[in-house]
Amino acid sequence: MYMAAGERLMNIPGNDSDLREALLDVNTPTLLLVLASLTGDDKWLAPRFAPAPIEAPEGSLFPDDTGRYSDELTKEIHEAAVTIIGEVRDGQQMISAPPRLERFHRMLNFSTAETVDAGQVAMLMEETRFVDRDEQWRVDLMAATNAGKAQDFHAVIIGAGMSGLGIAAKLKSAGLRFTILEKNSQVGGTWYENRYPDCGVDTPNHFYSYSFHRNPGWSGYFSKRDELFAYFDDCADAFDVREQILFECEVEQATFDEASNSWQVSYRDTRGARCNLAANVVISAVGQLNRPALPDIQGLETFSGPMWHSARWQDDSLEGKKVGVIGTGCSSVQLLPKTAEQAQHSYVFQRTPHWVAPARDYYRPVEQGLLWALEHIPYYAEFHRARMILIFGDRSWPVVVGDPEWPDKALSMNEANHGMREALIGFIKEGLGDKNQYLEDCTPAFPVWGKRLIVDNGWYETLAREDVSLVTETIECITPEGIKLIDGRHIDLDVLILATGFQSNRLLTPMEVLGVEGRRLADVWGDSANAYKGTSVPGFPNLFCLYGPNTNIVHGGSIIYQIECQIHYTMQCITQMLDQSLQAIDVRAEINTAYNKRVQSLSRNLAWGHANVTSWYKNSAGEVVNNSPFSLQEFWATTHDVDLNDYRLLRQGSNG
Ligand code: N01
Repeated sequence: MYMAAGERLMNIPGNDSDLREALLDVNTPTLLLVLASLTGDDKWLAPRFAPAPIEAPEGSLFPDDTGRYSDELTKEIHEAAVTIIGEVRDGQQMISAPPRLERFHRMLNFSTAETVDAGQVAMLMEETRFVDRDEQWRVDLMAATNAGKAQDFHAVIIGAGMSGLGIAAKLKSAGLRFTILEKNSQVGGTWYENRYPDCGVDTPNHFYSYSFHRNPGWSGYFSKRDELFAYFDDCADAFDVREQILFECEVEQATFDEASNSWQVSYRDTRGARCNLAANVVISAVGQLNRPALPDIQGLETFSGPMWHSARWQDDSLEGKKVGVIGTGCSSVQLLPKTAEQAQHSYVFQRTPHWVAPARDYYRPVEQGLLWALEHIPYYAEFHRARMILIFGDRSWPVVVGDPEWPDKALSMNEANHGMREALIGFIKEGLGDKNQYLEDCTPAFPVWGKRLIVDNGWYETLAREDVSLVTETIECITPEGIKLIDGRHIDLDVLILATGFQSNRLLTPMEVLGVEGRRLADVWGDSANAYKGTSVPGFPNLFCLYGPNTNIVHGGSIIYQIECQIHYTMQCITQMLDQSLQAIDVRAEINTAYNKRVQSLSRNLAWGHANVTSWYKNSAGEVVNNSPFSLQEFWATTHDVDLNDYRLLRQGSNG
């Protein structure tokens, strides 16, 4: 069962011994915050309960954040917890109100043994739902709808993946009319489409889920595709938005009509008929990684065996086959070990190596006691989420920022980044074992975090298998029988898998989006997509792009977090438009230009902007167009408040 935040279950099942058993799997610093919150008593934050600092043991994705208490003190805390939570369970103790900002800050400082930035604490107040961020727009929106100002409002959302479902939840809760057009026959977007072996997430799930619809039941810390798809599928019902989705309807064109300051959206329906929908607001929720990129290699179409892209997986048996895999990005790393287990021989065609991080806990199931605590102990899920965000979010930000004094700029960003490079090279050596002839080929010539650090699932061990070959020679062409390399060698293949990524620089294509004066978005952007706060594009009024340009994250964290920031921004825009009876808002070109100048200037000094990095984040001019140049905290602050002075306000007959 998924739990909407704010609905803490007060029915704590079981008895003291169930509780005692569950506590064996919970994190003690988090438990102390629970006790302080349940009782309202700061004695649980006293120095004698202070945890040891968080430390990251080598090879573990999960830092040691246990607090390293003595057995005696742990027992004392657990017994106190059994008493306090037991009293709550038995109705003998009322639960205190959630902490306010100042106390929450003290709590987080205490439980991390660090000084947490004040801005992070404000952000975490919302992520935990101790503060309901929707309050910022809800009251005004209700007033506007009650005054009849939203009667003619209609939004079209393009896509029913995680962005589309997220904003639909908010529009629904506000009672606004909307339609979702989805090209697939199901919701879930990327988690519907990608089904390759071992496909899963590389962000801890307790953070990779909507803040307003947590799931205490994730079976693993990094769940696999089926469980993720099930979560998003459940969201469509839990948010009560399934009826608003038109499945198998692919948008072809969206045109802004200046006379009415509204949009006409054309799409093909399930029967292939062309249909139109009028909308005041168009919300693009199409994602950045939904159009597979086929490699531009001569002869690709001549290959005579089965061939497919990683995002269009086919379940053909690979047993006894010679299998080629082109690409060494996240998809390839995830799918290779299972592919190699089946194939007679696997050939991995690598153009550039990626950094791969050790992760002994990658397949770790969530412990039974923790599952119980997340579902039944009041406040536990909130503090758990906050700590996950602290631990897996901006902690790695300093490692990605260039230090102007750092001498070794060709390969690293700063001293910490260099240290990580050394550690990861050690990890490559360890993984390759006797196949150390691959070491040089497996070592990237760009800084760590230049591309998203791939969470390891046995990559180097798989490359080290006798029946796996890493091919680094450039591909000359593809033939009906396999792949020809420029050194003249020919590698015979039965099956070819293209793990070659997505068309990410042409955001929103192949849709044709026509704005003011009929300007085509594809022409305005080319491969340099840019938007104000990743969301609004000058000349395209009332178009809001979720997961738009420069919003992707590399250094850690969940894309759902970024999307929620943008949803919050968009809901404020809609609220202010309705409240002020504006037909449309159009971000001012000079505001957008200044914002994006800053985006580019910041990006150049970050690991993924480094000159040695070639990636899907960069356009043909070498500019970073996909990634956010901000830490998670900064992106939250950037998108937190709408200022309509940044926009031209469009009303019938008086635009400007
Ligand atoms: O795609 P990619 P992906 N000849 O673009 C190579 C997310 N994701 O599907 O590096 C030869 O990263 C290309 O080579 P190079 C995640 O955000 C997340 O793997 O350009 N090779 C590269 O090696 C990720 O970043 C998860 O030199 C060619 C590979 O193909 C994003 O999706 C899992 C080539 C493409 O790598 C995309 O990942 C999966 C050519 N002509 C995906 N063209 C998790 O959460 C391309 N390549 C775990």
